Amino acid sequence: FKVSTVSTSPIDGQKPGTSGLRKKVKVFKQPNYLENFVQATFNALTAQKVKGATLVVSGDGRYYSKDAVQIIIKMAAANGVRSVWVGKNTLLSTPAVSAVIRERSGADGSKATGAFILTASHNPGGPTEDFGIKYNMENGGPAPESITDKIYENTKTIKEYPIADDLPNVDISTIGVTSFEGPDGKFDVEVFDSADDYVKLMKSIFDFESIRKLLSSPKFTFCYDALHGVAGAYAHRIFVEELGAQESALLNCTPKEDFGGGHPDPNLTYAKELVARMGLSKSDTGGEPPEFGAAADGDADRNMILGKRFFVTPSDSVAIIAANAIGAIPYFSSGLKGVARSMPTSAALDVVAKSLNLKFFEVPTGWKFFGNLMDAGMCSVCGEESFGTGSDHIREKDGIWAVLAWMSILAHKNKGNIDGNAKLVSVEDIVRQHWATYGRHYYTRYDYENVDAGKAKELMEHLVKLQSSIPEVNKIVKGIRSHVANVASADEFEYKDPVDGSISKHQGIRYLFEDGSRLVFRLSGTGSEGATIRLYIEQYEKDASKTGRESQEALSPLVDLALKLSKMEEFTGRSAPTVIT
Ligand code: VG1
Ligand code: CO
Repeated sequence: FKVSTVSTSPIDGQKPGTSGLRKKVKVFKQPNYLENFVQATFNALTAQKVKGATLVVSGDGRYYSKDAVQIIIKMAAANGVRSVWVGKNTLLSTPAVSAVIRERSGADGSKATGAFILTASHNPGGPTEDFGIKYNMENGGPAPESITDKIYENTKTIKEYPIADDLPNVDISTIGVTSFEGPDGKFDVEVFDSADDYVKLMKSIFDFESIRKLLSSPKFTFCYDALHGVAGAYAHRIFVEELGAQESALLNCTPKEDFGGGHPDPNLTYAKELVARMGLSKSDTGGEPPEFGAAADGDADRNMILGKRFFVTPSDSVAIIAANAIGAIPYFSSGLKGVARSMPTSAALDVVAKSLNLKFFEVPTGWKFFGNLMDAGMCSVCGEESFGTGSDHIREKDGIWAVLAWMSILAHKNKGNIDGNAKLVSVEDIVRQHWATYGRHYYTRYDYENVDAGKAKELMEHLVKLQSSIPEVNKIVKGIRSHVANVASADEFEYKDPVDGSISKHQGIRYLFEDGSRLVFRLSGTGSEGATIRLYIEQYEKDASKTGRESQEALSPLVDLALKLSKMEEFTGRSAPTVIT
């Protein structure tokens, strides 16, 4: 192939957000839009990460992925990349990409040093919906801010990019290596099975035999909803083929370009079918719900965990996994190096860390902040309130891993109950037992999606201004709800990375109350239109006799306070959030 140089000019708005660049497909389809971003990324990397390197390119298979993959292959070839690895049909979950970078060896024994992940995660897909792209590094984790800042700077000055435009499109539906000859020598495209490397890694972490025993017991019933995302490609292999679940346990497990027209976000609002099956909705599907249910987002890095008629808050889920990991999961048998959560995630994990005497870290929202801690051997298990849970087996959150972690805990607790007539310890039993031991963090998140960006900014500025006088804040608080505790402090969260000393500012506005309650306000960094305001509300209850309340009811005074303090309706014109989790 030949390399030609295309002249281009900068395009506005290519700043990577919390997790890469996410825009409407029609934005990505503009001339040079994808190309500029890809070249800006190549130019942000050191030469040896490009010339002669091996890169992974794949994603959740959403609409436009098949075109994007061919463009990136041609640009990689022109930039002197030696090999591009593509999961069959462009499918690789985000955690599988991370695993492939860390674990896989190519046909020629090479290792990958990075990846372009093609996903907009939980955002809808299709011609009128979202596409996305992000770059991951050789540790398998998202590029740190130092790199994403450089990428953004490059997008503002880009003048040209090289492309091998005479390279034929590669058949990405067939496993195998296609070789080309270019000015720098050989260039290979290797198409491989999307699940093999990931399945192998999961088998090295969990005791599949004990999970299989649980899943094949007639007493244990299970349901998994991939929401038409890429998780389906792994669910068949792992839950059905490896662990013996029934085929009928899988819902929406054939990956689709448009996620069946749905919103591939595993929460009580969007995972409707699963929620109904688990006996958690008004339109109950009838019949006895399964013992255990779970869902994933489009790129399978998120998870929702459900018991029979029971919802597990993600903040509780990571705390429960941390509290039970050592006995239940072979990977952790020699202990946990430490645990970490994102700032808005509830303090349930803090209580476990304290009681088990574990190192603990609080980082800004977004998985990239956990990577440094893990690389430095300081953290084993981490999680976010946004349905993200994971460990240092890779450098992304991992939806299927979280389900296997829960299955392991269930299998461990039920070792003596699987055979015979004994009743199984349920998901709900495990959570209630956890609350009785550690106390409960009542928790909810209100999302106001697609609000006017200017108004959202004004609301945030209003909240920052309020913070300058705590006595003033408390006067307002008492005026709204006299029984709520006093605000002890308020700030904008700032993080200093303990490994490399880098500082991240403006990571969310916090109001911290004397009784441990918290209100947190943030603007989303993953949306593609307007602004999304996230309001996180948390209250700690230590008294075991008071941990069984309905969450929305327990939190209603704090919710009321948060809405009035922030003047939510006044700024946004919204009397209710779009989504409550
Ligand atoms: C959201 C979540 C954050 C998560 C991020 C990426 O970001 O809040 O916790 O890490 O999505 O997840 P934001 O900036 O919109 O609040 V995913 O599954 O979209 O890669
Ligand atoms: Co995701």
